[in-house]
Amino acid sequence: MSFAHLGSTRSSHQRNHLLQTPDTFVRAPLPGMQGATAIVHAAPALGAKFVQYTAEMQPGGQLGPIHSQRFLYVMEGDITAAQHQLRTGSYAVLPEGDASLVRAASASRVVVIEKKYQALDGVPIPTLLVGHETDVEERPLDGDPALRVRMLVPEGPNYDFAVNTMTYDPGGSLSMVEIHVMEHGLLMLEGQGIYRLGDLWYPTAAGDFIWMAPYCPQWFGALGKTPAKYLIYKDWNRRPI
Ligand code: UGY
Ligand code: MN
Repeated sequence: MSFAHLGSTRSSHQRNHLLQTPDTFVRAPLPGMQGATAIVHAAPALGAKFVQYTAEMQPGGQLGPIHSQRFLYVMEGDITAAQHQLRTGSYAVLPEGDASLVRAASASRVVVIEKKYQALDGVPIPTLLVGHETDVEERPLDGDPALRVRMLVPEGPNYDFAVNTMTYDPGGSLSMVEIHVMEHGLLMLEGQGIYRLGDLWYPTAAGDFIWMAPYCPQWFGALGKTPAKYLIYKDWNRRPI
C-alpha cells in the first residue's frame, strides 16, 4: 500500500545522489515535443552535466530536434529516429548537429539522454549509431557470471559517454563499493535490490531512477527471485580536466 497521499516516499535527494521513485514523477512537455511528455530525471539544476528524461509518447508524437547529441533507448513501443525504426530494446546515438525528429509509431516510453559533445583534438565526432540490445555481447563483470554487462555504445575515444545495461542474477552484487570521478544516470528496468548511495542503503525496484554525483560511494545487490537489470550512463573517455 502506498502512503504517498500521507507525504511518504522512498525518494531521497542528497548532496551526492538522487533516488527518484515513480510516485514522485512529474510530467511536463519540453519545447518541441508534440503528443509527448517528459519526466526529467537529471539536469544541470541537479548538478548533473547531462540531461536524462523518460519521454512518454503517443502514437504520432514527437521530440523536437536539439543541438547536443542524443542517446535513445526504447523501453516500450516503436519509434523512428533519423530514418531508422527502433523497437523495444533498440537504441541510437544521434550525433551533435543531427536535426532529425524522433517520432513514435505506437505508444512508446523512451529513455532520452542529452549531452553536449566534448571534442577531443584529432578525434572525429561519432556518426549515427543504431543498435539492438540483444545483439550486443553480454560479458561477465570481473569474471562474475552472476553480473553481466552489455556496452551499448562502442568503445573508442570518439564517444564521450557510455551507456551499459547490467543484469544481476538474484543474489548477484557489485564486488566492491565503487567511488569514481564519473557521474551516473541509472534507470532500473527489471527486478529489485538494495542500492548503497553515499552512506545510505535504499530498497530499489524497476521504475526507479538514480543519479550519482562524481565520487558518490555506490554498491548494488540484487534481491528477489528474478534478475535485476538497469541501464546506466556515465561520462567516459575524457580527461577529468
Ligand atoms: O560502470 C560502472 O561504473 C558501474 N559498475 N557502476 C554501477 O553499477 N554503479
Ligand atoms: Mn559506477
